Amino acid sequence: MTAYSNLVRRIPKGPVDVVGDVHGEMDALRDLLGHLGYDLIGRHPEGRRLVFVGDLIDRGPDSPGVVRWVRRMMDEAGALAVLGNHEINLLRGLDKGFDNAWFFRNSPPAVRAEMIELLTGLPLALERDDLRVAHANWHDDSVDLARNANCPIELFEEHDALIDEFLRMNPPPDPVEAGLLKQNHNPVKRITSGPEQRAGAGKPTEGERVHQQRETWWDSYTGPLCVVGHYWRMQDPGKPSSNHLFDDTRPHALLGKGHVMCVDYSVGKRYLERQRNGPDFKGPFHLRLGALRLPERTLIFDNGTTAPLG
Ligand SMILES: [Mn+2]
Repeated sequence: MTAYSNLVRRIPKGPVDVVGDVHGEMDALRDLLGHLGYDLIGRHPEGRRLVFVGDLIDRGPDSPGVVRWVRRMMDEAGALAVLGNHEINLLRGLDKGFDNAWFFRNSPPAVRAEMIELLTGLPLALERDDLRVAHANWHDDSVDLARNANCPIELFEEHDALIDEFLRMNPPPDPVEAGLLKQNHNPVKRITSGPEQRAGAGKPTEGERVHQQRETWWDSYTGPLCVVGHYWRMQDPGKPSSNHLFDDTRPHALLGKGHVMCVDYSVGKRYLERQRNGPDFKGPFHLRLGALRLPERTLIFDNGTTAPLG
């Protein structure tokens, strides 16, 4: 029998719209929800449901606004959301420089407390027979550990301590080995930031430390359709980025064996477009917020464009 806890929850039956990493981009979220046909509290005339893949916060102009809004849609309209690595960092008290200065340096204590309260209630994974949602990786062993836990940060720290203890008893051959153990064997880290491997001869991929690189776990995944964010997908068929994990010339394609979809279309990098065009730049932006509409298997973007999953 499948168990559920606060950290792994069931997705009810019915049509859904799975929204990519929002990263504080309030305007893009408002535009996207309009094109998807939702009202401002997340209700849809056809009874559709919003599902957020995590990374609601950091980088964009209004992280608190996005968190408050998504929580309101959860309360009022049954929207669902999972935690991303950015939320985990914040809940663990990690100040990641410019990423979350809005929280650690620029927010009054009342807002910080409110954000922690709103984010603490979110799960790590969502599922039903035909769909799974996690921020970066569906990993059965990690999800099973999450099924038996209720607090993501306790689960994180418990496994981090266990791995440290293991490393004391079994000194690793080098620091890379230790780093990989701490990444891949911590269920919270694994689900929210994905598996990593020792860097090969290839070019470093984005998000890696020098000797560790992200692993393309979708190449061997054959379970129910799993929708993730996290991987900074670019929608620019003319210009494949050379340091990326998958084929940017096919921006709407399923990954690996066709059972995994990444819906992070990099709206979290709009700050770079603002840097280039001035702080008051209001668009048009090139980087997008996208959603995967199921069961239709259509992608819809914040500028109103659509594309079949392909
Ligand atoms: Mn992200």
